[in-house]
Amino acid sequence: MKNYYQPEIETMPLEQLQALQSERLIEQVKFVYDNVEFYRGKMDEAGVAPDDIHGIGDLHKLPFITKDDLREQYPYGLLGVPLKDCVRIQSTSGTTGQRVVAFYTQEDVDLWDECCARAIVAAGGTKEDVCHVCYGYGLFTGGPGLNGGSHKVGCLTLPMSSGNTDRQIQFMTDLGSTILCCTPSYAANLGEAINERGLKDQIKLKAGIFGAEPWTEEMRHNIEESLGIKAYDIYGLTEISGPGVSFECEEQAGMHIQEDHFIAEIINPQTGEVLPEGEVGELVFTCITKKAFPLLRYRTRDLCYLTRKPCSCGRTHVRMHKPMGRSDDMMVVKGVNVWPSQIETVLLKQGYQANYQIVVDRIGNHDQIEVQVELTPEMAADPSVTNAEREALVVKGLKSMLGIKVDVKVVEPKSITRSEGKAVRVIDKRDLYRD
Ligand code: DLL
Repeated sequence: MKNYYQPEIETMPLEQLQALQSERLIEQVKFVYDNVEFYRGKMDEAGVAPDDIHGIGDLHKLPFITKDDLREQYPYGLLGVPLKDCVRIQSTSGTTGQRVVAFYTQEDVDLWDECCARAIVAAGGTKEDVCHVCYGYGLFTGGPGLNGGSHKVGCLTLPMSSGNTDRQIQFMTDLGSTILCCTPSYAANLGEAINERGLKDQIKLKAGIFGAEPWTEEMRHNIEESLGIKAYDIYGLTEISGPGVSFECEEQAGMHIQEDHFIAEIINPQTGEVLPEGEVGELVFTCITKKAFPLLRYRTRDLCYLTRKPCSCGRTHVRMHKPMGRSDDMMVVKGVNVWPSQIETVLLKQGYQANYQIVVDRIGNHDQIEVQVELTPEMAADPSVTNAEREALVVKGLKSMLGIKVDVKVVEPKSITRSEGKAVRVIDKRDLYRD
């Protein structure tokens, strides 16, 4: 069995890595120009020819591609190979408009599985492990991606998909799952359910690989406590293949981007200017090995920063900081930028669990924002603090984090719907009034 920790690639000296990227980029740009009419048109319009690209230093010459381009080219406009050479599609949920359908050749699936295998190995996975995958299967990339990676590592793979918490826990205890793969919000729910049933000492989990949605360090801490595991972050998006574009190692200090397959840039979302290492901006990816859906300079709308500070794990691949969310997740309330993750940080620091809902509305010309948060069972059973006092404390914490007044309502334990996949934290009723 091949060892999916690949030191020759993952710890390659930077100079060598960049030479490999340059070689692959030159080839990929030619391939895309020759095979994707849409891209040829964009490059011609920008006055760039494949011969102008001599390496990664010329990346900035290429035009960006956006989600709108993908929507306009739906379904086949960005295919790099004939449809008969594709073996799979995956798709985004389409909650923010037209679905994006991504295509894969068998080689594309193999390289994606390999990225997920590296993520599992980085979380301590070996062929001795039982890998419990409860990301959704089907069009969503979470289930199929981690499933493929788990096979490559040689773990016993439990293709559970999402939902049915009782069945999840039963398989987990009966088959001794050691690695859990799901969204962090579902991991939190599983932790709650396992502890409520008094089954914590019957589970053998040691690690979790959680991603697909933003989550805070406070939430990581809570999940690690409640499940008795080490929780690793994993990032990816359908357009660039799925999970495994980047993942955390044992340092849990940012996710290593698989730079032999994807080149990352951070840009100023307003001007498109490439920003230096360490500055926060929009993450942009160029795929240098994928063939069926070969995106160049794709704007993810995810905001984060990159670091090349040496990592004690020995991997040289650049690390991206946890994205705080997509630029589209940011709400402007009362003229102030508000991220759900900022609210989560305040709530969890005050001892709540990540069971909350944010409701934004407009009354007349005024924005209103209300955070509903569940009391924990311990809080509900403690008569020494009133709900009004608890609410006042959260209001104060949010005011100091966000600079605006937020209405807070504490609600009974178990009254907020639990997520089985990506949690929907925000209900923005103002959307109803938009054209
Ligand atoms: O969520 C792929 C995935 C599956 C990643 C399983 C990790 C684990 P999409 O449905 O296309 O693909 O959504 C991609 O989700 O642009 C980010 O905004 C967000 N996202 C993904 N991973 C993380 C993460 C999958 N670790 C979009 N932290 C991305 C924060 C994340 N946001």
